[in-house]
Amino acid sequence: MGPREVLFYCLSFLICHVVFDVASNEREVFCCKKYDGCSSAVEHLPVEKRVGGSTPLSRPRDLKKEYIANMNNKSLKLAIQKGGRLTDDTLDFLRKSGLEFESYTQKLFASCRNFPLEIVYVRDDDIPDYVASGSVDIGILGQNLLYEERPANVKKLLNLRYGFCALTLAVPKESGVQAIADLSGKTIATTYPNSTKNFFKKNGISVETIKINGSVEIAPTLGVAQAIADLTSTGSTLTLNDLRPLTKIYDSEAVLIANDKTSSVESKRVLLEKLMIRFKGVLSAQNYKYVMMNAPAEILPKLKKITPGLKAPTISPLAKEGWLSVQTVIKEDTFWETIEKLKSVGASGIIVLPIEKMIL
Ligand code: PRT
Ligand code: ZN
Repeated sequence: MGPREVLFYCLSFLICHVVFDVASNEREVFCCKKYDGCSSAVEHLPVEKRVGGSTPLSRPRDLKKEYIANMNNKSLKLAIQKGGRLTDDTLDFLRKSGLEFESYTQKLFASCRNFPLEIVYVRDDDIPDYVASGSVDIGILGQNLLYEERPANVKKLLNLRYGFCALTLAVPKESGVQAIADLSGKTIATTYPNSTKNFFKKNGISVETIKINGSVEIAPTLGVAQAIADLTSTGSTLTLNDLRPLTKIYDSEAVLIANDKTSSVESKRVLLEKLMIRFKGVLSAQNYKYVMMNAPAEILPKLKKITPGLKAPTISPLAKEGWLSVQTVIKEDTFWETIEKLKSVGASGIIVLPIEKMIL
């Protein structure tokens, strides 16, 4: 480890571990950035009191895990991110699935009023461990964390179609690096060292990785790395930092994961199946639009070809002789092409409606 890395680790350590000695109420606060050896699941919870200044810092008990273990075991337990990029979309998704619960603000847990589900609000980095250890049954997190942590006993159940991003390899704009092979022997700064190492290994290129939590994009300017691998969505952070994307390591989105053993407990399996029907109903509805149109009877065969619907379109006669009303669903991703085709064969008065839920 060179002097620059040592400086970096020291800074990370200082930023990461803020220890308050507040008179009679000693309290340890862990930042929201993961640091090796940190048990951040207890952020903002008081730790066991230290007696005297010379007592070594004891590892805090995972109070949250202990509390979860004592929760209603007949309910399904779901871990979601508290106060991060995925939080609003996750809450929105759960509410669209018909679940009623308290807002996460200032809360660590919430019970659903209309479904046996306990929601646990945690840092996203802790979700793989919570699910893998069986502290919770299911979790919602970015697939990037799954790829990075590869937790045992965990399986992906659903892609949730939000939280889209990509782990992107980028280099300084003026760098001479044009292809990934040009990075051979160079240092890559990243919060995702496993993903990055795997990528280069698969491509048969030998690189060094340095793990940085937060502000990865400044690593080349500081001179600690020649390239970075970081999550991007709009790409504006790269541009602002004079970096240019070289290639994508993988795409990611929010996913629902479960502990392998959840389905082996009959009561939990039943609850999970019910929850999955709700989740899939919301996801299917997002993928389709409901369309109503008027059409002369003779174009019906063409309409059926363009919009086969889920099984077949619903057709009813209009008051006007020789005209029909046709109702069907069309896929969101081919929406405009389909509408253009419908118009070109003679459909008119096309009305498009969103679908709230769709149970297939
Ligand atoms: O506090 P906690 O540990 O829970 O949260 P966190 O700070 O570790 O994660 P958070 O809330 O930033 O991200 C949670 C998840 O959101 C990630 O694991 C991804 O699955 C997903 N996600 C989607 C993103 C982004 N988009 C994203 N753009 N996560 C991070 N970014 C960051 C990226 O690191 C970079 O700093 O946004 C910046 C780049 O954005 P653009 O738009 O400029 O390209
Ligand atoms: Zn995190």
